[in-house]
Amino acid sequence: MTATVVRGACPHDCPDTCATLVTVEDGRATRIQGDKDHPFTQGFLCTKVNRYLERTYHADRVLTPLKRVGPKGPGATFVEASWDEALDAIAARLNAIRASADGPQSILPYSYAGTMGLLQGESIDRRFFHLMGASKLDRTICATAGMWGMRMTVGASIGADAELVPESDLVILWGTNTLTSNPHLWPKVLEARAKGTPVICIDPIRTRTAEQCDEWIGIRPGTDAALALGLMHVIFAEGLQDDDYLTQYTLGAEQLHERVKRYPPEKVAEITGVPAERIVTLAREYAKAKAAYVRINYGLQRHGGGAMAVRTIACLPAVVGHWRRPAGGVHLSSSANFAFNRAMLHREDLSPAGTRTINMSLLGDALTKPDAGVGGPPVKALVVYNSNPAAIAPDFLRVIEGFKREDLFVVVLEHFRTDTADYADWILPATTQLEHWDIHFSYGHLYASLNKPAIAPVGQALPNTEIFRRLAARMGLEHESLRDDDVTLVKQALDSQAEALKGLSFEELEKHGWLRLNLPKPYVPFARGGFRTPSGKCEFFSQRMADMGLDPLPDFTPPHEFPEQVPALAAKYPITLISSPAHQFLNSTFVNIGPLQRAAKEPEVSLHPRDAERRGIHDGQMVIVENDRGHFTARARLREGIREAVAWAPGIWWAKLSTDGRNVNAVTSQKLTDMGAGPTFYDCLVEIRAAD
Ligand SMILES: Nc1nc2c(c(=O)[nH]1)N[C@H]1C(S)=C(S)[C@@H](COP(=O)(O)OP(=O)(O)OC[C@H]3O[C@@H](n4cnc5c(=O)[nH]c(N)nc54)[C@H](O)[C@@H]3O)O[C@H]1N2
Ligand SMILES: Nc1nc2c(c(=O)[nH]1)N[C@H]1C(S)=C(S)[C@@H](COP(=O)(O)OP(=O)(O)OC[C@H]3O[C@@H](n4cnc5c(=O)[nH]c(N)nc54)[C@H](O)[C@@H]3O)O[C@H]1N2
Ligand SMILES: [Mo]
Repeated sequence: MTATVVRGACPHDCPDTCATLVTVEDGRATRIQGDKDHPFTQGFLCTKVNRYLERTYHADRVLTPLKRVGPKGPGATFVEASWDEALDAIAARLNAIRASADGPQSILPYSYAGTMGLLQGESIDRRFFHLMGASKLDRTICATAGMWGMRMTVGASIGADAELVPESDLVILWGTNTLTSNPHLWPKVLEARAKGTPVICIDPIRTRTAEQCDEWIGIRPGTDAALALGLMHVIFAEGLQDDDYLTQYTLGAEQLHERVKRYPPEKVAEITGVPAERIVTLAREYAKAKAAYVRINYGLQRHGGGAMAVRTIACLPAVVGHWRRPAGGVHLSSSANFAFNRAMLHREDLSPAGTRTINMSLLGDALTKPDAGVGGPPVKALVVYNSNPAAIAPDFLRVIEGFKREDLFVVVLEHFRTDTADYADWILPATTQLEHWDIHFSYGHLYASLNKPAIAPVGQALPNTEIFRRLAARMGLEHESLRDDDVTLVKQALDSQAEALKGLSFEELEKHGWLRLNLPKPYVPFARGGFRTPSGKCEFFSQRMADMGLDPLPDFTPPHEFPEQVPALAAKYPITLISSPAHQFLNSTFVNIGPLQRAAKEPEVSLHPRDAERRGIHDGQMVIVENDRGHFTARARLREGIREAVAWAPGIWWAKLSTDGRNVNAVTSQKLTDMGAGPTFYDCLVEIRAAD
C-alpha cells in the first residue's frame, strides 16, 4: 500500500484559506493536515476543518441525484434517481420556464461562498446563467458594506499585511473574534505581544478572543464610527496627527478635522458606552504607536451604518501616518490584491443587456413578491449551490414562506440534505474539495493556492462545474466557453497582466501548491500614498459619495434599530441580538457533523446576569427570543462578559437541528446597510423571555 500526499486548499469562507496536505491510501483520504511550510497556515488546521474527512465520508452525504416525492419542507421524502433522469427533468423544466411568458429572468441562481474556489464558485455556473438570460444575483450576504467602506476611503479591499503583525507595536482587534473566525492570525498576534505589544479587543461581547487580550472594550453595537470619530477628535485636538502624511497622501484633512469637532469624548462616551477617559487615553496610545495594526472583520459592518463604520475606522491610520510602516494600518480584507481574471471566468458579457439583478439578502421578498421585489417577473425557479439560504438568509419566516410556494421549482447542488435541500424538487450530489480542482485567493493573507483533487468523487458526486456543463448541454445551450474543462478554467483565472500575478502559472502552482503574490516584501501598500481611489489619496472627502447623495465625510450613522432612534420599538424589544460565528461551525456548514454539533451543544443565547434577573431568567433555562418578525427558542447562558442590553446567539444552526425548527434568522431583518446593500444581521432588537 502506498500513501501519497496531495496539496490542496481549505475551501471555506474564512480569511485564513489554509494550505492543506491530504494523505491518500488506496484511493481513500486518510489524513488532512495544515502545511507547516505555509507562512499563514503554520501547520495547523481549525477545529472544523480537522473534521473534513469525516464530513467527506459522512453517512448522510448525498451520493446520487435525489428527486422529491411528496410535500416540501422538513421531513420531505426523496428517492434516488440517475443523472440522466435528473438532468432531463431539470433541463425540461428550466426550458419550459425560459420559454414561458415570464421568460428566463424568472430563473434565479443563488450561491455564495460554501466554497471560495473560483472554479466551483464562479466560473461555468456564471456562464450558464448569463447565457440563458437568468436574473443576476447581487452577492451581498456578507461583505459588501465593508467593501464599499474600504473602496470609498482607500480605494479597494486592501490593507496592512497580516503576516507582518509581529512587527506591530499596538494590535487592535476591532469587531472580530479572531480565535474563532481568523484563528491563524492569532500566532502572529502572540508574537507581537511577546515583544510587549499591547493587544486590545473592541467588541460588545467579551469573546474567547477578548478574554485572551490585554483589554476588552465593550462597545455598544453599531457605534464604532462614533468611537473612531472620537479618537480622531482627540488626536487633532492634541496635535498628534501626522501632518506630513496628511498633506501628501490624503484628501479632505481640513474637512475631517472640522467634522470630528462634533465628536468630543463626552458625547462619544454617551453613544458608544466607552468611558470618556478611555477614549482620550486610547487616542493617545494609538497616535503614539508607530505601526498600530487594526484588524477589523465583518462583524461591525452588519449594522445599518456598517459601511460608514468601516470607512471611518479606515481613516485612522492615515491621520497618524501608520500606513508608512510594516503592519501599520487597517486590515479588513486582502482580496483585491488577487487580480484573477474574473471577467474571463464569469463572462458577464454573455448576459443580455438590461437583465435585472436581485439582492440575495432580500431573498424573502424576492420569493414572496410577485415582481420579485424589484420589478419584472416572479421568481419561478431557484438553483441553489454553495449556499444554504433556508438557514442563513435574514428574515427566515419570509424566506420559508417563499420556499413553500407550490409553483416554485427548486434545484439544490449539495453535499448534504440541508434546510434548503428539504425544499428542493431535485438535489444533485456535489463533490467536496477533496474531489475537485480549484484555485483560491484569500481575504486574510497574500498567498494564492491550487487545490488538486486528492480522491475520485465519492458516490456519483460531480463538481459544480461539471454539473453546469452537463445541464447546459441537456438544455441545448451552446457556447464554446461552456465546454472549458477545469484545468483550462484554472489557467483562465491566472491569465492576467497584473504585476501581482507575475510568476503565478498553473505549472508553478502545481509544483508548489501555493505561492505568494508577486508583491513587494515587506508589503506596505500605502507607505507613500498609492491609494486606489480616483484621487490616488486616502479620501476623507469622497466626491463619489457626494455624487451618490451620501455624506462625503466620515460620520456616525446609527443602526436602523438603535434604541435612541426608535424608542417605541426599543421599549418593546430592548436587547440587541448579535448572531456572530460559532466556534464549531462555519456559517451553517459542519452543523450536522456529530462531534462539532455536540461541542456546540444546542442553540444558545448569552445575556448579562442583570438582564436575566430583570426577566426572571436563570442560567440553563429555555427562553424565547422574539420580535415582530418572529421568534426562536434557545438555552439561556448568563455571562458577565457581555454588555447589558446585548445578547449573543452564536450561529448558524440548521433550523431542523434546532430546538423548535427555527434558527436565529427568525428575528433578523431584510433591512440593508448604508452602502453595498448588505444585510444587517446584528442590527436587531429583540426581547427574551422564559419559555414556560
Ligand atoms: N469558526 C468560524 N469561523 C468563521 C465563520 C464561522 O461561521 N465560524 N464565518 C466566516 C465568515 S463567512 C466571515 S464573513 C468571517 C468574519 O465573520 P464575522 O462576522 O466578522 O465574525 P467575527 O470575526 O466572529 O466577528 C464578529 C465579532 O464582531 C462583534 N460585533 C458585532 N457587532 C459589533 C459592533 O457593532 N461593533 C463591534 N466592535 N463588534 C461587533 C461580535 O460580537 C463578534 O465577536 O469569519 C469567517 N470565519
Ligand atoms: N444570523 C446570521 N446569519 C448569517 C450570518 C451571521 O453572522 N448571522 N453570517 C452571514 C455570512 S457572513 C455569510 S458569508 C452567509 C453564509 O451563508 P452560506 O454561503 O450559505 O454558507 P453556509 O451556511 O456555510 O452554506 C454553504 C453550503 O454550501 C455547500 N457547499 C460547500 N462546498 C460546495 C461545493 O463545492 N458545491 C456545492 N454544490 N455545495 C457546496 C455546503 O455543504 C453548505 O451547505 O451567512 C450569513 N448569515
Ligand atoms: Mo461571511
